[in-house]
Amino acid sequence: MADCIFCKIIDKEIPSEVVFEDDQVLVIKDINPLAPVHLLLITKKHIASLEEVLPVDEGLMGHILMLAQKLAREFGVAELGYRVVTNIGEEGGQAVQHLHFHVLGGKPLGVNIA
Ligand code: DGP
Repeated sequence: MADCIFCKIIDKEIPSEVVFEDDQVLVIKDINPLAPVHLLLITKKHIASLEEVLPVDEGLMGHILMLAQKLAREFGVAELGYRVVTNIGEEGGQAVQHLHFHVLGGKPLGVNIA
């Protein structure tokens, strides 16, 4: 999508720190990390948010969550715990309108979600 920053990152028009890539997902380090480990798992398919996910995307959603688990283990945060988050829409705090999942860990994250 023309004006989407994450599409530009996927197309390598904007540089980023890539930690994993396959045909469905690009994983980068967040530019403003909120925890020692803060990864963004971005679908290569432009989907605006979880609200726009369709039944045809079911396999992709499973793939991305299994990848979150794998990367949390590889980045050493699985044992003590971590968080997987996707923000949806204005009140959900979504800044970039391209589906992505945050993987956060490496410090106590607290219990407040709002
Ligand atoms: P949100 O849409 O609120 O779930 O969060 C978007 C996240 O994307 C935010 O944590 C900052 C990150 N971000 C925004 N622009 C860039 C960028 O150009 N590069 C990287 N690595 N991260 C970005």
